[in-house]
Amino acid sequence: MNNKRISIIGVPMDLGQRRRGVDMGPSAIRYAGVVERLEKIGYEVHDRGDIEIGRPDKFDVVDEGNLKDLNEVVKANQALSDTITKSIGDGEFPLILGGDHSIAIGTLAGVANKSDNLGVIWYDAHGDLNTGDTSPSGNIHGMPLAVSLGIGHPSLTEIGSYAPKIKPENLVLVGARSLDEGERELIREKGIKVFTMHEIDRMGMTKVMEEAIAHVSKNTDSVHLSLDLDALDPHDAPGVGTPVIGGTSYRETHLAMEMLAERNIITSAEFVEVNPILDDKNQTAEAAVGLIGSLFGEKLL
Ligand code: HAR
Ligand code: MN
Ligand code: MN
Ligand code: MN
Repeated sequence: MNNKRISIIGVPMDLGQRRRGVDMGPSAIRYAGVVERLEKIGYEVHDRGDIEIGRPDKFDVVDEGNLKDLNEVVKANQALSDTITKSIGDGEFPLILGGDHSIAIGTLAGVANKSDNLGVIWYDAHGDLNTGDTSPSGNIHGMPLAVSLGIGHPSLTEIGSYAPKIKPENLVLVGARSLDEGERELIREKGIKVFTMHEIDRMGMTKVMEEAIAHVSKNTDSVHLSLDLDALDPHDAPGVGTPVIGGTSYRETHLAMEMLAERNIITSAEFVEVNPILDDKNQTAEAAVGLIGSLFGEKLL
């Protein structure tokens, strides 16, 4: 990474889905030694602490349009977007620790604000391309990618006061294996590039990442990595709220991170959905820290 200054931003968000505990994700990742790991590789780390998340009087309130806890999700994402814009303005690489994946709405609002043409790698078991109309759950963590494409409730798409944040042709999904019908339709309609688990099995991770990197760096000036730990197989990352069997291994994901480090294309990143309550000995946070190490160029030898 050319930028030797990283700012860490924790987002203890759990309102984008129904299982409490993912709000402890940022603490679990810090506890697993993320700051020390990055400093050891030679980075200057500025931990900006955590974004404040409001506590609704009552959880799971369905606001207009099948969107659970909409107001608190909007407020936190606006604050996150502002913090990221500040961090990039200060010359830092923003590294965001979640929290559920609804925080990608604020991340992309802050990051795309500082880019003319942002590329995105969405490494996830899920598409996160739902809207209130297509979502089977009303959980906003299943919607951030649609929102960032400008599709969804205006209180979400207008975070940062502009929309859309990204263009469908600058986006690539890796690791998908659980897509709802509405998400499949959107993928077809927008021509979004997707490497499902099928392509990973057939082509191997090396070829998949070569093609994914070529795709997102074609017409872009910066590239964001959004890594949902549930992309990994539950065997390697048990501490996630919506596990799906048949995922990528820790080693494959590690290789993907090393390839991103070699190509030096990533300009911001987030690691989300770590839920230490569902975990075994903080395994998922430790996996996240290992992956972060590789992404930032840590070498075995
Ligand atoms: N697609 C389902 C929904 O919209 C499940 C989303 C799963 N959530 C995540 N995001 N962890 O990747 O409810
Ligand atoms: Mn996700
Ligand atoms: Mn922009
Ligand atoms: Mn997911």
